[in-house]
Amino acid sequence: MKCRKCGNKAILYMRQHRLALCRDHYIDWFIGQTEKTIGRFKMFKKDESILVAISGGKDSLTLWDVLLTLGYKATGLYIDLGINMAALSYSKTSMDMIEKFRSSRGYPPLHVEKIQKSLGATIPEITHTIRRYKDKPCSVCGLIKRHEMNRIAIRNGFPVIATGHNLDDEGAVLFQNVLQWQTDYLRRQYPILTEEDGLVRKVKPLCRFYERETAAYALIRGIEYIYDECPFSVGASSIFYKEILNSMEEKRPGIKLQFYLSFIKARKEGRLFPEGQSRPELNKCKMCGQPTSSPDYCSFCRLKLQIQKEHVNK
Ligand code: Q46
Ligand code: ZN
Ligand code: ZN
Repeated sequence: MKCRKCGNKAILYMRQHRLALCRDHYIDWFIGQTEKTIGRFKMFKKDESILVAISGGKDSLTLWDVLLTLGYKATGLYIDLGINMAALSYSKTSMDMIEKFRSSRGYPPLHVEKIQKSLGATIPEITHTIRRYKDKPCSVCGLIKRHEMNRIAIRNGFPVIATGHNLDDEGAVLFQNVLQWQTDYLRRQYPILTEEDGLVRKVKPLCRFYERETAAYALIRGIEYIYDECPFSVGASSIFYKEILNSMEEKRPGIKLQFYLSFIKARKEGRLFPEGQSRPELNKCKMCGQPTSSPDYCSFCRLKLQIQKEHVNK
């Protein structure tokens, strides 16, 4: 197959766009599409400092690479979850990949935050000790990451946090939320969440790319990333929904993109959530000051108190 732009050998054919591109034109296309998404949703301006959540995986490193290439002031943030099991030192390997990336890109700035330090325990310690999180590592991990990203962005004066979610991630979440009619979650699913009192703006500039497209970008650009999945992701519901969407995509190329983009369009046009139906007022956590729906402490601070009480890491 030939590149549509130059006629050279294509390296990737994107069935949903009916587009085949060579290496160089693929990279140009990918960077250009990301810039378009940033502009279309008014995610951030050229002079704003962006905090990019980096996991060491292909999506986050790709995002960082694209933003640096486009000349944005992009600082990385690595939250060390302490996921180092006997079989796989996941967090350590992730950090190694991030350092490899930084050394190849002239050491862009990076914040590293260890939850062992800020919270007093690692993810494995929490899931082993606290009953309610035993079977739900990802729910506790998600709440910690959200809290810490927001805290670090505010503390260091970043107006915006960018994450590397791709269309497969967003499609899987959307699918799950629709099947369960989780309207509160659906209301908050969008490529940009504007800043609110105590919450920094959050954006997803890669939300229009299929997973294989971010993988292709990383491969062509020589980005080494952690191939292993987090050991806790085994059996995660997101994988189940991704597989269903992929089997639909096999038979109907483009259906994943259509599913997600139609939702975004309907949301944008106010067809799903009419104006005036905003979410209820939030309170300020009495310990950390971050917004929370509970009357006293946010879930992060409640977890922290519980860790102290139960001496989780002792
Ligand atoms: S790191 Fe955390 Fe993920 Fe691991 S425990 Fe689950 S949420 S799978 S992106
Ligand atoms: Zn070409
Ligand atoms: Zn709190």
